[in-house]
Amino acid sequence: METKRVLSIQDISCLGQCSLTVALPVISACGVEACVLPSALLSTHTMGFKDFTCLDLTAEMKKILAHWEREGVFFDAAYTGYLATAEQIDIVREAFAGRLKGGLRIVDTVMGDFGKLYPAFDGGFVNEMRKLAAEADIILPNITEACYLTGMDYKEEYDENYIQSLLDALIKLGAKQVVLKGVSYSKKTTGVTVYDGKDKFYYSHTKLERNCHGTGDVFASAFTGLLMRGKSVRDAVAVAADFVVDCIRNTDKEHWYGVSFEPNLSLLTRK
Ligand code: PXL
Repeated sequence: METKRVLSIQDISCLGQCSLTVALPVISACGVEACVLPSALLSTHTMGFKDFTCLDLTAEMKKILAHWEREGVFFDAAYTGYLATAEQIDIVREAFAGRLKGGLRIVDTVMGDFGKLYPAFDGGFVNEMRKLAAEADIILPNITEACYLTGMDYKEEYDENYIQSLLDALIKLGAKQVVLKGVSYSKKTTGVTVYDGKDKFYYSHTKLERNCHGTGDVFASAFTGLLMRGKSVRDAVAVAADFVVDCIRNTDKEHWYGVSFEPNLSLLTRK
């Protein structure tokens, strides 16, 4: 079988175990070729460190895409993560309609968590992300991001009706399929809901006591890699979710800034 080629569009956080430093090894472990379009170069990710440096790579993104246009490059899928500015979202939307046309469009709507936006983002960014989400084949929001995208109130405790309203509102935006992360109906479990406007699937798994930064990126990368290796959306969700749980279990409490996914990569190679 021919190896699939995925383009991952997100930042390089030099230290922090997130975005491209996760996507490259995780997608590769799935047996899928991982190419990159870096959106920014940061000293660390933007959460929990005293500050961070950020080199915006918007101008370079345009040049790289223009070169690929001349080369006639094709990607089987484009997977977007942390984008640094609203303008970058526009560039990705243009690329979806141009050079990236024909490949699967997977958008991880990275904007925030726990009811709040990440420090670098504002309402203008959310408005652009809403447009990108509308054009995607699959979006991977957490509940915070789903609320910002749809304008619904963020809730820490909710029932299935609330989640259904969020899913309906997300599909109404235009995305073909929603993979909603962090959906928890009990203290000891959490999970992922998949919805395409008709069929719904909920994958539930153990909820661990602790939260680690970067789990969303590990999930999205594993999901994308497994999907491109030929798994169904549902199977890719289940295996990626189990992988994240194993990675969190594997992470020392003192290791506060990311997830120690590296010792578990062989789980993806085998599956
Ligand atoms: O994990 C998402 C992410 C990626 N990249 C950067 C971030 C974050 C979340 O905080 O700050 C730079």
